[in-house]
Amino acid sequence: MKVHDAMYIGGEWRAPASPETIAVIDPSTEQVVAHVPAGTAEDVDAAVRAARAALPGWAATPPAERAARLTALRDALAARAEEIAATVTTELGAPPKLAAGVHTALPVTVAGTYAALAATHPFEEKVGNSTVYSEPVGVVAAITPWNYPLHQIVAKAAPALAAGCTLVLKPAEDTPLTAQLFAEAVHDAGVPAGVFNLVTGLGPVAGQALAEHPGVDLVSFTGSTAVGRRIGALAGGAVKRVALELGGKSANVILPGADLGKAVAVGVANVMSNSGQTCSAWTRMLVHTDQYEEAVALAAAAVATYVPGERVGPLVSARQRDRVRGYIEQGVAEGARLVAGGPEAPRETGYFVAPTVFADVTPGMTIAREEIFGPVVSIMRYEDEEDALALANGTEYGLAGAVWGAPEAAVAFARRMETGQVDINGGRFNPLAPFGGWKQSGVGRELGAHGLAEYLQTKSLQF
Ligand code: TXE
Repeated sequence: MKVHDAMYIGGEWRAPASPETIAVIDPSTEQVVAHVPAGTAEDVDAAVRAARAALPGWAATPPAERAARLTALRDALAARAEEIAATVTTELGAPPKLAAGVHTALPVTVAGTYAALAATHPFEEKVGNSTVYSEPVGVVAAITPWNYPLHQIVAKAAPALAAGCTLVLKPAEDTPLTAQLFAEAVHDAGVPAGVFNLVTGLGPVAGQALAEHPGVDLVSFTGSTAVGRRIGALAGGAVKRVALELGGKSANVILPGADLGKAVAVGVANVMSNSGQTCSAWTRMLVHTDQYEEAVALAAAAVATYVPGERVGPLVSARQRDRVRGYIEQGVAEGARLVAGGPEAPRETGYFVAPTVFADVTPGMTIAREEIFGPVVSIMRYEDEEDALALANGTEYGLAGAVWGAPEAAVAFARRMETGQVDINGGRFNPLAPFGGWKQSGVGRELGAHGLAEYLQTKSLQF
């Protein structure tokens, strides 16, 4: 595994301003596997200057040429697929199959969708007697989390590049090695120097300096609601554009007409995937009172097939493991019925948490309200459809969700949910569908044409 002891700025790997480093830990073994530079405000400033200097040239590059660079970027990522998957397994702990799929193949696909969008997007349109131009917002600060190390980067960098923006990426401190591989791919793709820059470092230091930098025009952040609020306030104060992709507490609504076995099995799988470290995970399973005990038994049986260290990886860090265990303890203390798992460590080594199912979860409980970000399913009971809707919408979040039932009833229910995305009867993931939150889950959208729009601003000329 190649590790850079440098930042990628202005098209080259440059020595950092400070000798401080951050240790990268393999969460399966608890061993330190690498060190990367801990960026400072000085590194951030150099990166923003490089991005500013590259902006006029990249903004003026014809969309077809930007599309060609994105195609080359997709190919450069695909050429590194094995290395990327192995790196995600090392720094996040994702089991190999998951690392190769959602963590590697998906972002390669997303890069390809933006190559296509850059080539076909109407950057210039006639509206009556006006010509409306879609122009890049400018220099983008991309601040990403660790849960999908490459996808979170590509979901920001690809549309930014397609739009003609330049950017500075500050990836999560837990997973900086995947970000270094992404920078290598950008370099190999022939993206001009300064268009993409990488500064590794701590959130409150490098992240904060980047979000506050006056040379940044748009801050695109994915992470916790607490930090998102702070970044939103900073951006608002500076009248900067901002996109926030925050937490979730999504409902998996199983209507009486559903295929119960499938709805429960897919629902459990959805929460177990990536060890529950997914902002759109369907963490609250809502079941009609007549089918409730059957669903609880099915969920307990399903979760037993998720063996830690085989199908489910560890959590990313000791901090996240402790946080999730704390939530499980709180669930028990507040009176939820533990039907599988629990707070005890399922393995001696590694930051593993036992796949856990709680039944008899009521809306006031902490585990029904807060994002746990671990392999924990909370099963709630409803009496009728209005009750189910009140439960589904009774959260400050609104990121995703699922509805199972007769197709018409399921769609009618989904249309009343206060959330950005709903899967009907296990609908397939669509990399072109807008992804983003209502309410406290965020501002703005990622993926597809809606994701591209975040990085564009309009100018109209009247004739
Ligand atoms: O997130 P942070 P953490 C949720 C999830 C999880 C919790 C905590 O519930 O349990 O957040 O995770 C950078 N200025 N999500 O603590 O701190 C940080 O360096 C600028 C949901 O890891 O928000 C990293 O790059 N940047 C989620 C990024 O913000 C700052 C994914 C996210 O880290 C900063 C991850 C600051 N002051 C966690 N402080 C999702 N929506 O998918 C930190 N950062």
